[in-house]
Amino acid sequence: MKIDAVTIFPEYFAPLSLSLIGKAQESGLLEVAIHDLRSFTSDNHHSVDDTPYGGGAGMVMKPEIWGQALDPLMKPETDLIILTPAGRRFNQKMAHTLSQSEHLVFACGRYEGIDARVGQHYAAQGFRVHEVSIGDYVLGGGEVASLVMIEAITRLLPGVLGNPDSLIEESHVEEGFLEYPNYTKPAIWRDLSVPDILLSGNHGAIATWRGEQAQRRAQEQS
Ligand code: 6GU
Repeated sequence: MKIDAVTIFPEYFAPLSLSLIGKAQESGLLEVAIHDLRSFTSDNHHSVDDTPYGGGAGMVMKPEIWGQALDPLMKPETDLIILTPAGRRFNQKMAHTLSQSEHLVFACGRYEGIDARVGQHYAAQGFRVHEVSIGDYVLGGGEVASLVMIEAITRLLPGVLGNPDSLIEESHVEEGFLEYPNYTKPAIWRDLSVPDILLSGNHGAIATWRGEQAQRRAQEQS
């Protein structure tokens, strides 16, 4: 998979060189390129935003700059992801769908967002365009949201996870079941014991108990 991200804060993406995503790049499973939006400006002030038509607070990111930045990245196989709190809510199902893509481009908006015609334009050109939010709260920009999506998507790529069995177990998350509580050694820590059933060696009973626990958690959180 190839990932391009366009941002006015390229430094936000430094963590992509760490952990599983860093290793996936070293092994060639994943290629990531970060592009500085300001490098596509042609005015002396390198301005990327302007006041909104119709008035109101805040600034809107200018469409011409985004066009300059995105045109060279867009290919027939590209999925363009525009980060906006008004977008469709990101979830595990979307992560699976996007993990099938050959090429993701993340457009990180700041201020009050990117001029609405940018998404409109690329959709009209026949590209797959997704306006996505990661939840019901407002971030300062799309950079952190992109990192969240990139982590959720790339760990689904074949070969990225150390133990692919993790993916099979967590498929329950997508079916509306949350995970059961986990324990490791020691068996007693600060007067708290691990539930006896987990030490029983009875795999059938353990599976049943975990199912009940997961359901209880799901109920508590709904
Ligand atoms: Cl994608 N962007 C911003 N600015 N805020 C958000 C978001 C995105 N998703 C949730 N909140």
